[in-house]
Amino acid sequence: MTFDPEVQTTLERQSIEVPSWAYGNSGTRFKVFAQPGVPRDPFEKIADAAQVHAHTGLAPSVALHIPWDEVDDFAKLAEHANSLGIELGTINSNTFQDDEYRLGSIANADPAIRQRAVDHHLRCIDIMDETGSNDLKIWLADGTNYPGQDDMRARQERVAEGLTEIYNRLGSHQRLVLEYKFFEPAFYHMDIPDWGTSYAHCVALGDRAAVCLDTGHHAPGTNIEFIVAQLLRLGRLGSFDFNSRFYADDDLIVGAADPFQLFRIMHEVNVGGGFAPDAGVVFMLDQCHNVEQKIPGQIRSVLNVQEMTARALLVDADALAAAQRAGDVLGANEILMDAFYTDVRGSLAEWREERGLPSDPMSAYEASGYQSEIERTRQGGQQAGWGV
Ligand code: PSV
Ligand code: MN
Repeated sequence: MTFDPEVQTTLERQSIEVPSWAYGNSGTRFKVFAQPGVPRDPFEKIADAAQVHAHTGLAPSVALHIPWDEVDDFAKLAEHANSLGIELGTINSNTFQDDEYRLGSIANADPAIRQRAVDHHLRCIDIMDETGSNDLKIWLADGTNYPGQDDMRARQERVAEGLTEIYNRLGSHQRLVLEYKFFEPAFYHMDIPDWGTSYAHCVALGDRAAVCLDTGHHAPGTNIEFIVAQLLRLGRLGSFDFNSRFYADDDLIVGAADPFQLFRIMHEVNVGGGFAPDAGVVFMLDQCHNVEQKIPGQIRSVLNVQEMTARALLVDADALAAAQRAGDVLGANEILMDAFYTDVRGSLAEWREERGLPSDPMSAYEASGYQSEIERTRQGGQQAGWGV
């Protein structure tokens, strides 16, 4: 099957941002596993991220997490990325690791801790100015564990105040992207638990604030594609953090647990105009590869996103609209399922070959010798990982 020109254009434009932290060691609260060849610094993380793009043509940018990716010279890090054919993307703030944040960051009852958290974000914006990044992504670990522990409503006011100070420091070309999560690390309530709360803060902040939807951050059974449709409708879908989950925030390979859900999400992105260049939706991965190799794990992930995008683009929009208008329940469902069941792997392999990319990026990476080279040469030093 050859994709029609409109589908080709969308596939051509598709870019998926990879997270720098996917290349470091990771694990669960039980164990962080070390793997051979893991980067010792952000420069090596960028080199690994560049491999994903080199083999797939899909991942031209890498998101950083501060302070995990602190370096003395961010302009040099950006140059390093450019020299390897990629760019630095979203800057993720981190107010969940310091002891001071035990009771929260910008929602904390202590004004000195709130200021510390705001200052961290201002530092992140300084970094964005150096790297040329457009987006500051904020995920707050703030919340409480016990009813009565703190005043939930007062905490919302503090969050609004802190976000406003951060937002006001952004340059006119920069955006604040606010991520939500319904539980963890706090278990009674989170201060930004859902898309509605994130949306309410974004609207209050201004046009350059938008919601980040992490696919692992919802209660089981949540209709995520409905949220996608709604946020696109409201013009506030800023970005995705793609991953997949069986139980909680598993951070598994996107599309691995439920490819059909990924297809449904991509279908709503398409219907809502989210693939248009001016839609402002950043498609990012937020994953950890605890037991599998990291670079191939990332290659598999971007291919999964591409595959479900291609299938979603095959939905016969006219036929679907006609069936929906006619109230043809089974017909409409069949049109959608026809696209989902279409195997696009052969067509995508051809599409890659036509562009000078390997038809099978997974085996091309294995054959490239990069993995054995990093395992041989990255000796000594401190491997990157959670908290490092
Ligand atoms: C929180 O669970 C989260 O999804 C946020 O995006 C963080 O920045 C990221 O994970 C850290 O891995
Ligand atoms: Mn996330």
